[in-house]
Amino acid sequence: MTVPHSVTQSVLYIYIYIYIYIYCTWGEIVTVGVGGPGDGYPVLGSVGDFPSRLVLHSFERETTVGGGLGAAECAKQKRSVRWCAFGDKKVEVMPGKPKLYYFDGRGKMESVRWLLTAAGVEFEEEFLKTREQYEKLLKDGVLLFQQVPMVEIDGMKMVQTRAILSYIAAKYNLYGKDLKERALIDMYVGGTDDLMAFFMRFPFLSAEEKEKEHANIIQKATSRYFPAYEKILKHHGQDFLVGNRLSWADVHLLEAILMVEEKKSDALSEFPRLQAFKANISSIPAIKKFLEPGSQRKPVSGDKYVETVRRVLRMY
Ligand SMILES: N[C@@H](CCC(=O)N[C@@H](CS)C(=O)NCC(=O)O)C(=O)O
Repeated sequence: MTVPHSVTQSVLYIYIYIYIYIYCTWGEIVTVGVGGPGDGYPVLGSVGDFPSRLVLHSFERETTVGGGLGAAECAKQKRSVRWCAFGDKKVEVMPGKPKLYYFDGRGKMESVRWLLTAAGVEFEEEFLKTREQYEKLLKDGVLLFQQVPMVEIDGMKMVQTRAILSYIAAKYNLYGKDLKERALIDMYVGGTDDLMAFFMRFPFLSAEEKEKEHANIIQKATSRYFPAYEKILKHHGQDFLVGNRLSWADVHLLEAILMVEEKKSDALSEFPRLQAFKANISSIPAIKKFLEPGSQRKPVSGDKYVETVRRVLRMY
């Protein structure tokens, strides 16, 4: 616990105090950790009890902090609360889970489900089933470009799949250790995205178009994309695509490999390093669990998914 000893120190603390008060009033912060242990401690406690270092540190990184309350009370608030300050101790509390707004199917949200899972983050979902649900989101002004996916995370309502994924990757340390690693991850994710784009369109094609596209997907996967990733893995001889540790690029590639295998089960037969890669990434506990039945992973999109998307988005 920090106690001011001099007039200068007291003035400094009062200044910080006023700053926080203004910040709380204007910003998103609703509660600031200032007190000692126990529920019912004043939200803005006495200056002498104020763990300024901790609070100021958090200001640089968080929009909402909890404190001045017991841990149980903080947890009850569930408002993007990251930690509570008790004297000079910082207690982590459960942050609100990200909430995903999309259809009950893969589409553009599936990669977000994969990445959150790989990061070990639990999430909630609201599935759009009716036009009214979608119109409510539009009316509430939460879909910046009138499109889903939308993800509520850390007090933001994020749209644009790529931005959502980059944020999660950066936040959970799945985005490389420096700019060069990040550039590689972006490149590899970009390639995988191009391959996945074929799968996004696929459910919406006619039976005749599907037949042609099926052959095209296998051809593109096995003659353009898989050889590229096989080469990368062979070149550095490591288990992961970038930096010898798990990144967004690995998670994304595994998702794509499994999609291709759903169309052609022996699609990896010519790619020994990708086979080992698949086994390795699939055995990461969180991912292994995600691949088991009953997880939040979505099945191959069928007619029901297509019909819902068309109805909700009025795609006729
Ligand atoms: N660039 C956006 C595209 C999102 C998008 O096309 N979403 C579709 C559903 S998968 C949508 O909401 N369409 C409604 C519309 O464009 O009016 C992203 O990647 O998130």
